[in-house]
Amino acid sequence: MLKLYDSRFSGNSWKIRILLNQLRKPFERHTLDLELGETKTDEFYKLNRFSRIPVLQLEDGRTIVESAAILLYLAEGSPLLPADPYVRSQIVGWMFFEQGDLQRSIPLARVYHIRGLADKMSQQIERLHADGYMGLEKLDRWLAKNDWLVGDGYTVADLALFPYVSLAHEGKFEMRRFPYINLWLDRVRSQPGFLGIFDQSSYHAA
Ligand SMILES: N[C@@H](CCC(=O)N[C@@H](CS)C(=O)NCC(=O)O)C(=O)O
Repeated sequence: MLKLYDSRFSGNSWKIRILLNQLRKPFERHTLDLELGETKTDEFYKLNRFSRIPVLQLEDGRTIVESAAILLYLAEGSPLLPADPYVRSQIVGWMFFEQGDLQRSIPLARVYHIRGLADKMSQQIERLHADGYMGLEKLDRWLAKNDWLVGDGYTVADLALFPYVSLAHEGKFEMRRFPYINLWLDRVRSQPGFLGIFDQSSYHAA
């Protein structure tokens, strides 16, 4: 059975759990505690050369690291990742945008807030906000004219961007500024098989 190494609060891991649920794939969940340094052990390094979650371990023991790579692997052959090379290039383009333009600012501002470090890190948070808003503005502009990131329906690109954009308010990003993003977040939430960050998948075996 597939094994997913994740953590409770991780948006990158949440992406994978939503997809596994939507694809109805059974998996074992191994939830690590990041604050205890459980990703920094020699044993975990053998699973992920970057020492972080999420990690998907296949039945034969091989692992896939990086949330975008895991999403692409799992979605292969499903309607969430169409076969057409141009469509796939658009999906991968959004995944790069997520990693390059949103992935540092939103998660870090959120971590500082939820770990009670907001006062101490206020200058860093200000810079993270400035950076994150640039990405969110680009996303909102696209969604003003498009219901979905690629084509006419939900794809793995929407799933790659959804978790951290939906969690940005926890890092005190002012999300009322982005009406089209908010409509899109609701569209993603209404997809069959969607799971909240603390919901348990029906396909979660352990
Ligand atoms: N680019 C990676 C980022 C993964 C990542 O930042 N993981 C965080 C949790 S969401 C983590 O493991 N942090 C602990 C650490 O880096 O020590 C991905 O998309 O999977």
